[in-house]
Amino acid sequence: SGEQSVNSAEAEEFLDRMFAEGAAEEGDRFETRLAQVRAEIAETGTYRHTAAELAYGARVAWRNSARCIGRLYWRGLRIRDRRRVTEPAAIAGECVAHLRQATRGGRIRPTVTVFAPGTPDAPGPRIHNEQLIRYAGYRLEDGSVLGDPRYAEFTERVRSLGWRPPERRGSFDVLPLLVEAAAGEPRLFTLPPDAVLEVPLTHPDHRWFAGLGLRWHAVPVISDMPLEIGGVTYPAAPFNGWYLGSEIGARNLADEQRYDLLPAIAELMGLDTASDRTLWRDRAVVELTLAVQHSFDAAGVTLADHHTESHRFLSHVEREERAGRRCPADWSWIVPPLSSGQTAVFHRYYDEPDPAQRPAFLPPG
Ligand code: HEM
Ligand code: NRG
Repeated sequence: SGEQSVNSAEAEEFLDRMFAEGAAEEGDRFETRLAQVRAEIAETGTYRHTAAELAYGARVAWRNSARCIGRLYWRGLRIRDRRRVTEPAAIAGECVAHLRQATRGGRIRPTVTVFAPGTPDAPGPRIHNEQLIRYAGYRLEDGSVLGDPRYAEFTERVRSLGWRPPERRGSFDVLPLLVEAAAGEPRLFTLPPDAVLEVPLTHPDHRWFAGLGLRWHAVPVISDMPLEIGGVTYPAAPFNGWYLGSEIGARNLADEQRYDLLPAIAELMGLDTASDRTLWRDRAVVELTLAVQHSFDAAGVTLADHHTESHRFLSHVEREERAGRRCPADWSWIVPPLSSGQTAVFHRYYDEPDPAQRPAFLPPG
């Protein structure tokens, strides 16, 4: 279970880094704050971060995310401090507010909402969804899946808990939130449709593309990675940036285990799909990713492309080095899944990620 006592060495290391980086507030003294935190831990088994500590900790957790190509903007992360919110319905309501404030009609803002931490008395709340917005996957009698196969199991789970799919099931049905608070049963909450911005996909040159009826949600909000800062774990801390077009066009809609759309698109492009050597997959994945980019642009929704974001990432690495820090990165996650060799991030290696580095967004438990 998630009840948690804090090890004061971890608190000390965090405060030490924060003061060393000049991120503490004017006039605050390291020794004073450390003595306070130690006393609080001795008395209660844990301590409360100040607003400045929470903000710095969350931003550095992003900065430390070795798999993330979008880290140039780590200082700009908006923090929604909701540590007092512990009830499932209130948590779901704050997730909806997060979606609205982060989406802003398409002018996406990197944002994290931090809910209650685990304490010696009680585990913090948890959001069981991998992201706030995900599409259902329905297993059909013939063994195929309608929707996103990646969420077939989660879809069955929420159905067994009472979720009713729409009357006419489709490929892009938004799943409900599944929220669990200290010692309670997980509860289901439907997202209001007006909090979920989606983009219908069209292609700049191919009129037939719109007929496929494809769409994707505007904002990726990862909701199952605990945030750990200075020995304190926040099990529910959903965060978002914006999408890289290739995440949608070259993975979610393209992978054989996901929407597997390349054969249909290649056929419509008139390509010969009988042989791998015609490179029909390669030609189709570019057009699909181009359609994603074109559609987000047309809808006024922030979306990066893999070339631009690669250059930004290398600027980030350079900036970190100038600040005297290493910038660990996981090559296999940083390098985009299409035209890899044409992106700037492909042509070098990076400092090895350290799984013990903190603050961090941790793998889902
Ligand atoms: C992973 C891009 C913002 C934390 C990734 C990935 C991409 C990406 C492409 C790899 C995903 C995959 O291959 O499935 C971006 C872009 C952002 C952004 C373009 C725009 C601002 C953020 C923010 C945070 C963050 C705001 C946290 C505050 C992470 C983490 C991962 C990740 C923890 C690894 C996820 C995992 O292990 O599954 N990001 N990101 N990113 N990003 Fe970012
Ligand atoms: N590939 C996943 C999202 C992973 C994180 N990507 C971001 N994160 N862009 C998908 O849904 O396709 N972010 O915080 O912006």
